[in-house]
Amino acid sequence: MKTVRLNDILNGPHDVRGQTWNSRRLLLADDNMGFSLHDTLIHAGTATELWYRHHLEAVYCIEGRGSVEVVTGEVIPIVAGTLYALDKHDEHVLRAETEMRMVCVFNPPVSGAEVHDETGAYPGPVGEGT
Ligand code: 9YT
Repeated sequence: MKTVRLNDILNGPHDVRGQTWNSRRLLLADDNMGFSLHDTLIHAGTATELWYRHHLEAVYCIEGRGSVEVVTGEVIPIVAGTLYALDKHDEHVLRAETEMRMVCVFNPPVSGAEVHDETGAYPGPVGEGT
């Protein structure tokens, strides 16, 4: 069994910062679980365009409030206890009214160093097309 404590990974290589978020990656591809698991902070007052073409992602809000808008224009409010699952690789805009703390699960797992490209995606596994 493996144990990871958030405090032990803070400010290390698994503590990754984007412009609007800070992703603390507790489980990554190398852990061979078939998914990665992140404790992610989304900064207050931000809007982030995202489109994970190569990954499925489930996001469970445990603190804060905001919304997620999908390409159809539907806006889903987010409060603590809300989960959204991008089961169709949905293009979306994530807005944080207050800082939001999200538990994020990615399938396939991310390797740890990914940042979003200009389309809001993470790169796919090596050898995979778009
Ligand atoms: C919720 C979301 O997608 N935020 C962007 C960062 C990403 N979830 C990550 O790498 O944890």
